Amino acid sequence: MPSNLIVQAPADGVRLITLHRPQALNALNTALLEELAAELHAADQDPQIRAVVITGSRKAFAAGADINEMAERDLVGILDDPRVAHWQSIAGFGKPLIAAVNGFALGGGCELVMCADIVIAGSDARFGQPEINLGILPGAGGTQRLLRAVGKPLAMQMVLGGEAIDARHALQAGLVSEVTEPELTVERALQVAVAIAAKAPLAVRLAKEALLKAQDMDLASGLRFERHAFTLLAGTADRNEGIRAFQEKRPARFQGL
Ligand code: DAK
Repeated sequence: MPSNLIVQAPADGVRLITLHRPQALNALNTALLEELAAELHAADQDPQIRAVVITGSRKAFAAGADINEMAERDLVGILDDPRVAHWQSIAGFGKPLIAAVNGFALGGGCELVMCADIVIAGSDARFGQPEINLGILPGAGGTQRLLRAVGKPLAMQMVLGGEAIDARHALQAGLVSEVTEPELTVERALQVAVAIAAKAPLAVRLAKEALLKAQDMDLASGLRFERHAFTLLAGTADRNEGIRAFQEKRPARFQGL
């Protein structure tokens, strides 16, 4: 049983994971990261789960890595630090991951947001990479994913200056997909998850993979990947079901086959 997470099944095919270390604004210590990585791994293996929503509290999605734990660790050992593997595992989650963000998403918290595929932010959300104030730099993908998300000047301002941005700015910059009233953030994220959970699972998985390739690959390689994925889906039962359902004017019933 995870002790730093609350895991719920609010709708068919959907898991809701709530970060729960209220005493430390959901600071991401090793135990929490390990639990999160394990929970996402289990969700990836479970064919009944089609989408995951991750959230925190109203005050904080997550205020970064646990600074007290960092004080006890020797960062020189980053290569064999267990948190590196947990972060890689979280970032490698293959199903849709939707972040519902209220309050502070700082440091590792902002990096966790950037591991998500879709980000719904409450209007009170604040995003930042304040590691520079501790004499370090982002260590869980922040320099790479933030620049790809918001572009060079703003990424530099946030990472070098430690400046946080609010939800509206994050929306304008492309860090989040939608801004809601804070009390509606989770509800809206769940709506998005429920809609995705009703789609053809193989198509969803491959579409996510193809979109992520766009960040890493040159255009020709990305287009080749898309063509291969398209060809693969052409042989699936769900593709036939989708087309038949359209012709018969009824909702499709996808099986993941
Ligand atoms: N770690 C530990 N405790 C934290 C914390 C954190 N990051 N953030 C907040 N807390 C604790 C506070 O110490 C306080 O505890 P008590 O004093 O009550 O015991 C409690 O949460 C409430 O916080 P505040 O009293 O400070 O609340 P305020 O509203 O006044 O301020 C704040 C909220 C978010 C502005 C402030 O708490 C703050 O500045 N927090 C630190 C934010 C920060 O610097 N985050 C970046 C951390 S560095 C790695 C991968 C990634 C990373 C590291 C390694 N590897 C792969 C190895 C990532 C590094 C980071 O994220």
